[in-house]
Amino acid sequence: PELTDLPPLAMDESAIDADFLRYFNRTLGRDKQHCTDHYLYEALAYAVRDRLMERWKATRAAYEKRNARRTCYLSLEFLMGRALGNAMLNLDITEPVRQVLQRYGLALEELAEAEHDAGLGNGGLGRLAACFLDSCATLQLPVLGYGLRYEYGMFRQEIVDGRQVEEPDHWLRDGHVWELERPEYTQRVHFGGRTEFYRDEKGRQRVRWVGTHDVLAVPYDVPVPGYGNDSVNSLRLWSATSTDEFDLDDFNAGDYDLAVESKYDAEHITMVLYPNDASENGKELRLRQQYFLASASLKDVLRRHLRLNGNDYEQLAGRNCFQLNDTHPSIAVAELMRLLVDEQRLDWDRAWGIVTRSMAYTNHTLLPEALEKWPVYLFERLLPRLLEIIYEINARFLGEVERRWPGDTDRLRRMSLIEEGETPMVRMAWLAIVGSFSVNGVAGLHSRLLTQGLFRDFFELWPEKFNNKTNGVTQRRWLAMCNPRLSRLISEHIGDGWVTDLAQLRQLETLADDADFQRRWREVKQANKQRLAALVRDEAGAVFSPDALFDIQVKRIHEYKRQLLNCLHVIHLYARIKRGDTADWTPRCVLIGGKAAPGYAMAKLIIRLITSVARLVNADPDVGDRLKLVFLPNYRVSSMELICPGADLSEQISTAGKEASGTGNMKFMMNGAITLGTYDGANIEILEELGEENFFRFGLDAEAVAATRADYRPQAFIEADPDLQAVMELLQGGRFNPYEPGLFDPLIQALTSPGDPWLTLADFRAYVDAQARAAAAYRDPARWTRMSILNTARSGRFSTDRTMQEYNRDIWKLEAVPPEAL
Ligand code: DL6
Repeated sequence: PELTDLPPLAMDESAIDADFLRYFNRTLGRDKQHCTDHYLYEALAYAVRDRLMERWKATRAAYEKRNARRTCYLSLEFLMGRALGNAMLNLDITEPVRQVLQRYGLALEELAEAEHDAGLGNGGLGRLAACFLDSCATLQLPVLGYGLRYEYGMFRQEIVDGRQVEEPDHWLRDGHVWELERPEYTQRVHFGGRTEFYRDEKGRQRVRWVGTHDVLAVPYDVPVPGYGNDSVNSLRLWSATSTDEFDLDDFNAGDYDLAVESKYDAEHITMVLYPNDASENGKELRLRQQYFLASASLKDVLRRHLRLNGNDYEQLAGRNCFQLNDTHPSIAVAELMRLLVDEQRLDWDRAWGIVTRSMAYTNHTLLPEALEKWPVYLFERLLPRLLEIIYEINARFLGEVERRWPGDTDRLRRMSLIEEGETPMVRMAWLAIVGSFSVNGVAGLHSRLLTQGLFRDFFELWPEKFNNKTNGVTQRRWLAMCNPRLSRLISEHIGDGWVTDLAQLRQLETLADDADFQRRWREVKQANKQRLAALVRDEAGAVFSPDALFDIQVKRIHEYKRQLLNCLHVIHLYARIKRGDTADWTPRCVLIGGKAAPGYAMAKLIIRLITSVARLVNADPDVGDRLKLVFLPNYRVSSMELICPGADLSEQISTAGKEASGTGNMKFMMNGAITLGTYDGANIEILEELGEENFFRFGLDAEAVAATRADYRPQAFIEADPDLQAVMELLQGGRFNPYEPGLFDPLIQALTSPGDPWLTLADFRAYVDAQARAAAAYRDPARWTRMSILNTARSGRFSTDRTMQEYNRDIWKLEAVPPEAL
């Protein structure tokens, strides 16, 4: 018999039941006294995982047999959230599992809560990577995610006395059912040391990197199931460990601290995710993480390439594409050169040809502070050979610039990979552009602004490299799984083809004015609002009435995203209530959630303002049910799964030209919330799909922002607007900080400064007016419901299935490969 000969597992209730019991009793060894949700969850997760496992192997076998061209998606972040619900949905076993659990008086939703979110990302960029993986598996594209297995994910946010407090997220504490350690694929990654010349056996001068401190990269694979197609792709996460458990000499000499020092040093690399979404850190450990990911992943690819193709390097670029998720992994450009030139001994030009035919780079932000630069001295110490390679790439590249624009020294200075100055820096975005054959932004406006601004010099040199790929989200998690009620209603009317072809939602348009359908649509929304109100009660201790307009802004806290503008509007509503201006009032529950980077003082102060305003407003008997404001602690993937189905109004109010795309906007739209937003990022494309009548648009557009900034006088906006005056008076009069005078002065100062880059006060009037339009529309249920239905119906373009098809068509050029038969 063959070792691997096993009949496929049955997917029915009794087979799942038997496995569930076996795992609970035998593998985990539990009994009635140890029947916690956690163990029950684990037993169930193993039973589900088994069913993924056989499909995973069949998928790998098919890729291998075809020697299929692959894309490696290199990302420092994969914000996966929970896996169980998604796996059951994609395997189509949610109902049988629910039935099995019911036999024992257990509720699926309660067990699912026992799973820790895999919070290995900060926000949009990391969650996008997770949605991409889901869509690629569903499209049966051979795409492999490469990331880091952080021991601690994104911090857990608590709100104590109105302030953000960060708690460590030890998400692996109870083990991680979904991962499979693959020690046989361990790689060695070098740091430090020095370089030296030597002659190879043919007498050619070569460079080697010696005296390095090495760290081992151990891969853990996580399955990524496709929807209903038996495909299971992989996410490979590297964990850092020491080359030696400990130094025996030191140990024997009694110096136990020293004996384990190198072990700790090594393991630090993947200890914790950096919690900054939009600012470069300049921290040595971060550069170590980046290089660790790039080197381990590329070595892993070369290992496989050698096994399947021998040392035929011509095929390397034909068989592999590397998509760099922002500049974070862009050191891969230099590392692949090092591996090919130093280790595989290719000549420079040939190696460079391979690199520039296989690397592609996605930019995710226009914010200058998010553009990574690393001090040259740090590179010199940590990655001396990589620095030499970057210098060589730069010298050849600047030669090309010089030939194209002779004598244009200013251009040379701007485009150099090395920024001169007191502390010379390596410009990682420039390295990524020079080394890639494709450079893309993540929404139409963003891609246009990149080529006109930040990347203009490069666009002039290589216009053909630049393209746009508007983001999306996966409708499996963000509609089918998180909103079962709406999914059922939709499928009842148009079938379930939308789960893999979201454009089919358009068929709902004909039902937008159907009174019966509208009634059922409202019933679903009402039930989802109750679910959300329960979350708000449990996690924030506040009461939301599902009859009110649920007005929601959840995302990272950042000045450019303008949670402050939202807060000013709440203060404005409060002022109106206090002066009795409440005719035709629409009761409103405002929910704001999101994490502030721990070192970002302004963002933390914004949270304090929101919680302070909330305390006053929610306790004021004059306000009653007219207005509620809540800051929801610890916003994360699993809370968004309850938030977006229950939202009425989606706040997407960034200063135009600053939000690269946004993806929360798409999740809300898909679930029938109506956007109140600026003309920014993917809002623009959402608006294109919907038409102005189904979107509350307000504020300056990107061009007007630039023009206003040239001569911005916030005081003039205050003087011209009594409502804004009233708001500023409350704020400046210390109404929200009676016991801490001056607390919010930095915010007031920022808002009223002519240098305020976010132009919050310039958009205040338009924002308040748009909010009034939204409130009026909400009072007309037939109109509102029509808008809501149309939002879902027209969300088809914002599926990552479409995004991935475009990446594949224009950049990756992969063939879909179905798995081997089970
Ligand atoms: O592309 C995914 C996501 C976009 O939707 C957001 O608009 C953008 O802010 C985010 N970018 C980042 C990178 N750092 N910053 N800023 O998270 O990417």
